Amino acid sequence: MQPMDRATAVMAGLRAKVDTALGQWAAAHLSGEGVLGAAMREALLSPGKRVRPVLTLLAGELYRVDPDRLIGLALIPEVIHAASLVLDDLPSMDDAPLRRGRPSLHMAYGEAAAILAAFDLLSRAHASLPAALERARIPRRRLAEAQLELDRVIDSLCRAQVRDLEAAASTVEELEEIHAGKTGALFVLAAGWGALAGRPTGVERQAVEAFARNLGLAFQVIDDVLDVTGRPQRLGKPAGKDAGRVTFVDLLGVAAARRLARDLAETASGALDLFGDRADTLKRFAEGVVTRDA
Ligand code: GRG
Repeated sequence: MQPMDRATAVMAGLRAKVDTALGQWAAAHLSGEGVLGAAMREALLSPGKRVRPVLTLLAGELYRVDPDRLIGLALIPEVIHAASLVLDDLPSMDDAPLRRGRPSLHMAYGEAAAILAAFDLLSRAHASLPAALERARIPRRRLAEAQLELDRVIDSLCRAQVRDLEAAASTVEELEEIHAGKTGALFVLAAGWGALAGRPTGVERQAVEAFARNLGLAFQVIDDVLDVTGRPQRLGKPAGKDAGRVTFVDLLGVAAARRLARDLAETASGALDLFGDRADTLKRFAEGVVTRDA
């Protein structure tokens, strides 16, 4: 196989692994009957791209860590992400009728169930951390630190969301800061945990985090571009959904926003140079983030 083909096959395989594991996680942790269980399962299992868990598994691949070891840990940022989407769609925030091509959670289950489902997902993500670390063979003494990282990311999401809703950014730097606190923070957590299982040096951990921070921003910039140029059927939501907030396209226009995303993805990949060819698939993944059309 050519290197490009191998990378594509690896990513597709990991995504399938994530989908299977998410189904198993939901069966184990969200099996309650009634509206709350159904709403949580819908929030988590509706068809997302699974970018964050694949990122964890690929960061583990830098150290040849078996994805089976990492899969429990990989799901946790995805559960947080799913909860954040539910909250983001609420009438008091984005007021979005559609998510992933389906009615958003509050449209399908009502606002109260949607809010409660998001809270419960957060709590269950937290509760599954000890077992996930054990499966990853990460020493138990790391648990308190990982819990703190998880709490900090949730705090960061909340703070940055407030600024986003206030449309507080008037420069690209301010907008980057807001999205570094949202998309960037979850990408950093996801990639950082993947690398953790490989016992990285301090420099390596910083490199992986720099990669993820820049890639998260690139992902968000392209999200803004697709909001204007994307086809609603591919996006699973109406175009122009983010109207009312300041976007990278508002500040830069489409062409310059695309250039910014490419630059960020290149900076991201450059941060991984110290890993040599072990980072090939992760770099290919970064390329895919900026060339995506959904
Ligand atoms: C308490 C968890 C929590 C959050 C409160 C609501 C909120 C604060 C933050 C919103 C964060 C948010 C939804 C950011 C948008 C990030 C983004 C790029 C979403 C789209 O991600 P994709 O494209 O979605 O990966 P899929 O559907 O593919 O999973």
